[in-house]
Amino acid sequence: MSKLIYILNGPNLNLLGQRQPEIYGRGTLADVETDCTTLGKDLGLEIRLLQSNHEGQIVDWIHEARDAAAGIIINPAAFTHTSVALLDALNTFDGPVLEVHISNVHKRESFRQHSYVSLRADGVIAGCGLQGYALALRRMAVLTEAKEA
Ligand code: DHK
Repeated sequence: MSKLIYILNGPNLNLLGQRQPEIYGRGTLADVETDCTTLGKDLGLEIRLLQSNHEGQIVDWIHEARDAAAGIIINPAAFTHTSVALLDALNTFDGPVLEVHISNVHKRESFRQHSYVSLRADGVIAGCGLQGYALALRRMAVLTEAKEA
């Protein structure tokens, strides 16, 4: 049976493809979902991609993932830099956590260079565009396999 991986997305990522395409590209979150679903089939992973503009909703999904998911891939977007609540929620999750940023946050404003989520993440991918999600999924396949070995 496929392992379930949650792919959680924070604020404004519903506007991917329209919002600052010079930074975030022209692909949409629906494109990410399609690509990750296809790749997931090859990797033996089922994906559930979710997006919210509300911090508490993402906290609730992380709690849900505690029982439902083998791993979490998260692009917390702006909550990366502000949210102790997301860090605390991720610290209640036992499986692997991978943090994705579409842009290279280290090349941008200084406030984007601190991540609360990185204090929990097992790996971070930044600056690889939307491909970052697929890269994270490949890494997740290794990490969730290793857990069972
Ligand atoms: C997305 C956002 O919306 C920003 O707030 C982050 C992140 C960077 C990204 O690159 O995916 O600072």
